[in-house]
Amino acid sequence: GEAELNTPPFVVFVAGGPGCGKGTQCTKLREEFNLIHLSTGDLMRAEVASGSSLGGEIEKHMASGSLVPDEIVLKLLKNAMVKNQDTNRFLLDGFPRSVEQAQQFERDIAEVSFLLYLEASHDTMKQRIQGRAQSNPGRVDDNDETVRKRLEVFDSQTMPLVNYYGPIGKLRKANAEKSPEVVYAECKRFFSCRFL
Ligand code: B4P
Repeated sequence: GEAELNTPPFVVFVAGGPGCGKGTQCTKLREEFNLIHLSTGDLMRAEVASGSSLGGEIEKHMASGSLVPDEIVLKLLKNAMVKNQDTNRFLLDGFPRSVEQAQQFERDIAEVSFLLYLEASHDTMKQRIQGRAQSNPGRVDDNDETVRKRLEVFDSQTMPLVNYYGPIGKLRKANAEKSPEVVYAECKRFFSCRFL
């Protein structure tokens, strides 16, 4: 059968709109706190790059700015977690994208410790993505039209996570408008006492 996690892992979800800087913050957190950083966007780009038929299906969703279907995301994510179970402490970057994804994950894979939400305005996110598109072209989803769609999907599908985790005490918010270093100072407070 399918491989499973043998021990309950430590899991933090990192959510925020497109281009808010999730990847940037997770890279810093993983180094300081010895966490396995899994970006669902990166997992899917790797599947696309492999040239598999599943990758072909994933690319259609990414290029349009819509969410990749839950069963695909959950399967790739679980595989990656099982491969890293010797460490078993995870920062999930860009996951979940909806309350449904969160519920499925917590039901089928593991309980989450908290959701780290990086808050930034649409203008800030658009500017950052435009900056990335210039310095680093080649992402199928960094053009203006797809970015508009990704922002819409974020507002309608991902934002409800804040009201889902807030009332049960599992929401941690950071203001993502500032420089990467200033944003990081806010983020790391939520981890600091945990593994010392
Ligand atoms: P992602 O790969 O998650 O793309 P993102 O939201 O643009 O990334 P991020 O917020 O990490 O931005 P970054 O740090 O790079 O998703 C892409 C697509 O994959 C989705 O649209 C969807 O189709 C699919 N997908 C992913 N996860 C899914 C899921 N769970 N379910 C279904 N579908 C899913 O920062 C962006 C830029 O800003 C960089 O150039 C960076 O240098 C700059 N920057 C970062 N922080 C800054 C700061 N503080 N100040 C100034 N610039 C900053």
